[in-house]
Amino acid sequence: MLTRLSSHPKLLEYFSKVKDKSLRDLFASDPARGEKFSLQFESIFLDFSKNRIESEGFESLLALANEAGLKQKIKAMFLGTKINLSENRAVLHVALRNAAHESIVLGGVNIDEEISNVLTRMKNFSESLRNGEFTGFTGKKIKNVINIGIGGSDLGPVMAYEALKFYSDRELNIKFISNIDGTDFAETVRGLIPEETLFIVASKTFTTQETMTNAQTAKNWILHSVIPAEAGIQLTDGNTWLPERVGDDDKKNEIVAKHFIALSTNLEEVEKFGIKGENMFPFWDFVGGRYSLCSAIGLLLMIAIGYENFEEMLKGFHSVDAHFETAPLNENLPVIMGLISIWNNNYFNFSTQAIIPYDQYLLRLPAYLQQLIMESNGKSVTENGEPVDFQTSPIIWGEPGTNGQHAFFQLMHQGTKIVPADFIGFKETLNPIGDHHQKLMANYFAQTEALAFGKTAEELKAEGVEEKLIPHKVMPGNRPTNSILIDKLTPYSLGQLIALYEHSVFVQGVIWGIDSFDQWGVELGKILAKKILGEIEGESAEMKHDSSTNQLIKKFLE
Ligand code: G6Q
Repeated sequence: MLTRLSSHPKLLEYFSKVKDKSLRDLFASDPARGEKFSLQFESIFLDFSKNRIESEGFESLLALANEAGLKQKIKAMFLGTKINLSENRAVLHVALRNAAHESIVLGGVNIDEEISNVLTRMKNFSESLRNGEFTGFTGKKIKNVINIGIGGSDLGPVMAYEALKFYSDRELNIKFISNIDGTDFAETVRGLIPEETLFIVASKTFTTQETMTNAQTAKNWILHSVIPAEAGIQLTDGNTWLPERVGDDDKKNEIVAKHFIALSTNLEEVEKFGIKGENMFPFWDFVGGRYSLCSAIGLLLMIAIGYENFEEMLKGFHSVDAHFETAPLNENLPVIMGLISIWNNNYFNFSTQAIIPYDQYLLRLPAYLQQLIMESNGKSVTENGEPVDFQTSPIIWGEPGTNGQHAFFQLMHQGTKIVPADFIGFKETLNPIGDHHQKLMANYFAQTEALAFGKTAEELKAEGVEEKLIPHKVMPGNRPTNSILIDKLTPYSLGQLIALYEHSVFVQGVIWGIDSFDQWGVELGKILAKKILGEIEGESAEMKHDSSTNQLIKKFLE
């Protein structure tokens, strides 16, 4: 782990030399800095020169990665070694987009074959839904497709659907329900016709409280519509009909079969819910929730953008996977992104990192990366259970530019906290209207320049700024940023962008020696909520919490 690596003291020593140099100094002393600290991979350009590091420090970071055995760890992941130690699992999301179809055999099973079989089923299903062959129970065309899932079974599909909306079939009404708050369900189905609605229940475990509650409500909503009457099922008491009073189970199952699809690893629970195996698209326990977009969890995305576009996205992911696996560390984009993050986090002690996409289609990217990075690397012990004595995951947050500029950028420019930020922009816009794109990108460039170089009191004075305003107008600069500039937002480049971040998370996890693929931290709250639910619903009599929790529950029940 980080502090036991011999490159660590070297980095500390280098840090003590560079910490007082500003980005102005660094650019002044090395005019070619921009070209030196940037890289192109296919249509992605990464400029990391606006970070406070020089060749000496960069070399030491690479040495740190070598010492941590990064190359071997990458190999182990791609070979299907059980690198998720606390869950005793392989980590093979890369196999989901293994476009070359090199055979990966895991526990005697050729998983490439299984993966491509599921992809073919997804292709057939999405095509039959898009062309109207697959209809609802009453024969009506499906117009609304709603993903019910949460966390990893929601954020990837939502983020990617929003990102690739330009490529989607606009005839389809694509929606997502994730929150257990009934408002999410009520507002999402508002105005929709059940006969024209398909629910995709996305849950790896098929036991998640939020998803199963929403799925059950969806089932009631479908079975409480005109469809049962069409099926010849008598509703017992008109408006106050309760689903359990519907007599004919076979008919109910037929309805469910035409309005529910499951994406899961748990066939038993799927069948218990009433969805037949043939309506389930499986995936595997070597695919973590937050890494599952390329698995069956991407079905709604495939329905929205079509198989060819989905396949393009997989190819984009694969191109970065192959780059990560084979490129030398000093030319490896995800490695560099991971190391720069370590540099800002563990040496400068900058505790957050902002993600600022200059593209409205990427509005959910910060939320997606929040889970990817913070759930993966928000750990306090190493993979062997020893407490760490350094910082792990930064806090990830952000909003699309230029909106963020008119909100929190004040703090980024002049606040007491320094926020390293990733600026993501595209050369070409998908919606060329007047000079919107030129203006958007002018802001993209201006912000990183202002963050890096700021404005001094002398400069303000020379501009004739009133003396008393000078302290307010000084922009300290010296704020680190990465600029990621991509040709165009396409399914392919989106796949590449996500894979860059996935692997950068891996790089950081390896250097810290933590398990980036488990998430035990979310368990306790779930257990307590179950217990409290019993109390709220009056099943368990006594409340034995602390005085604050007891009081709050009592107030709620009053
Ligand atoms: C992701 C996490 C978590 C998970 C959700 C939903 O890596 O494990 O966000 O995706 O809790 O779980 P299910 O898919 O099992 O419903």
